[in-house]
Amino acid sequence: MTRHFLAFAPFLLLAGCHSPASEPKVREAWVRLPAVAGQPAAAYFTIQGGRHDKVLVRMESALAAKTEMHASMKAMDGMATMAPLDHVDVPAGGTVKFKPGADHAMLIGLDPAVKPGTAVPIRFGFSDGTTADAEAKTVSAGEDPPY
Ligand SMILES: [Cu+2]
Repeated sequence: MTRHFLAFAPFLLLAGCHSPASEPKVREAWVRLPAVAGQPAAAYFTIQGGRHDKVLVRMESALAAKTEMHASMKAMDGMATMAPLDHVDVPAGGTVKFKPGADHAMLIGLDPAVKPGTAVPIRFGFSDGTTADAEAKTVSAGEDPPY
């Protein structure tokens, strides 16, 4: 039984290496600067799920004091409001989109040196301790979304 397992182990390792999407990947990340300097910036992105279900539980950027995940919703009076998200499911093989008017991240205490065109590094942390990194493209408050 032991010999049988050892014979197959190298094959399993190889299969792991050749799977391109074993871990979630973040793409099309972008940051919209606030119209008024000092206000939070908004971040949007797409997460491509990996081989296993994951749960996104935190985001952080070296260029922001704090990064929060929020859901946008319409209140009963029709006004848009938002509520913090403490986790977001990233299903295996699925796609999760954070986009304007829906789920988004807010970068609070953004480094004032960040200007349109600055690449903002963002780290995404999952409940199993793994992380994914992305570089967001920064646009000004009035610019069209880059993606
Ligand atoms: Cu928000």
